Amino acid sequence: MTKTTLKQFLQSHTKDTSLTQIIVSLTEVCKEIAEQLRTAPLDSIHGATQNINTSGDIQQKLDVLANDQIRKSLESIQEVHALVSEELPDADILHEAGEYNIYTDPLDGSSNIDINWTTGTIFGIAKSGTEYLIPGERLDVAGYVLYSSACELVLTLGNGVASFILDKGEFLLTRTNILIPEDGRYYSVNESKSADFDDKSLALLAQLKAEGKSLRYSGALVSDIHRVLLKGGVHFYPRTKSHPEGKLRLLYEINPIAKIVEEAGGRAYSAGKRTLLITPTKLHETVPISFSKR
Ligand code: AFP
Repeated sequence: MTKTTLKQFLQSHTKDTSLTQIIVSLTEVCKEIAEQLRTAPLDSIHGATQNINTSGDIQQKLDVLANDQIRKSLESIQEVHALVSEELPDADILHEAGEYNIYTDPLDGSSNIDINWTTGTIFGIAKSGTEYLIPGERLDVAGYVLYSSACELVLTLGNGVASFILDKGEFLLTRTNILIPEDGRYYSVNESKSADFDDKSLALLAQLKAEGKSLRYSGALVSDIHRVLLKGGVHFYPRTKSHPEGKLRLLYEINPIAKIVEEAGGRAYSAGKRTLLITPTKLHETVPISFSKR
């Protein structure tokens, strides 16, 4: 049976041609990134640059490359207003008159790049004009691409979650209406930092262990959340001493994932508050986060 392509899926799921064009452009770049990751060890594009981004992370060569590719792909789309990226200090205005803002972590899981392990691209799209500091509930589209043994796109247009596998240059629809399973065998957190967790996070950790859950942690949000999406369980990154406001970035890292998690029937909470309701006060704001079904 012939499978539905991403473009066919978009044709039947949105009438907004600008949005379709932006999604297609972003996913075309993800195909390029997937190919780059496949051959990076041969092409000497592994390794770090001399630069440190606004969040204090050393930029990897592929972080910078992925960011530049995304920017370039959006340049020709007049409807795009600005790009807000983990790799850029400020919102990068592409077209003053454009209305769509793109929020992205171009290559999530940088510490996994050099070891040929799982990484991802996260993106959110909002028709918010000159307003960049918006709560996640205003995202029109959220998605991520997981670069692993298969390259998989997970997407929501605000009406359920679908996923697509890259095959011979096309993203092909493989799952629709993804719902997080009620229960899961795993929990996912950087437990090496537990001595710095607050009492609430320690209690959660103790409860998960008492329930007999096993630990899985990859160090790339995209792959850890993909497990939650398909297998249930919990992923959390709480406050720690070194990151008192949490480590993960709200606008371009957490919000798109939170939107997907909620669309898949799950919960995304930050310090007792529904994450998608938080209005950020700065571009690279971080918050503590927990993703789960219940
Ligand atoms: P980047 O590779 O984009 O900087 O993101 C990595 C990350 O933000 C997220 O993907 C991981 O869940 C988290 O950091 C891992 O952090 P720790 O190394 O502190 O566990």
